[in-house]
Amino acid sequence: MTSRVVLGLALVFTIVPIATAATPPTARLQVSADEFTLALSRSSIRKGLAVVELVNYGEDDHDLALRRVGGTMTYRIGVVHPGQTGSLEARLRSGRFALWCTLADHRGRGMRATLDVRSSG
Ligand SMILES: [Cu+2]
Repeated sequence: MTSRVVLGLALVFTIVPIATAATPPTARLQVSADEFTLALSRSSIRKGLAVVELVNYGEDDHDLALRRVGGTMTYRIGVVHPGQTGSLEARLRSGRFALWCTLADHRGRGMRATLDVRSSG
């Protein structure tokens, strides 16, 4: 009787971590835009499915482009008006990504950032 309960508990504690590891959560990143900065909510995320959100705290329109260094695919969030939010969902490979605003000369004025996408952890 007692050994059956102990065995049951052992199974529960063994199965839960495996199930969690099999379905990694979607990575989330928030990018705050202002004149003329891009601030990331975190400097790195895990590879795989990611939701990137652009929040425009400024007084001008802004957008966001995201490209893996050495890559050719550019992910984009279109123009976001002041006080508004835009987002994109993408499956990201590991590596370093460049983020920037493509409008006018915003990139050169400081609206750029880098994000590390990790292969694990
Ligand atoms: Cu901009």
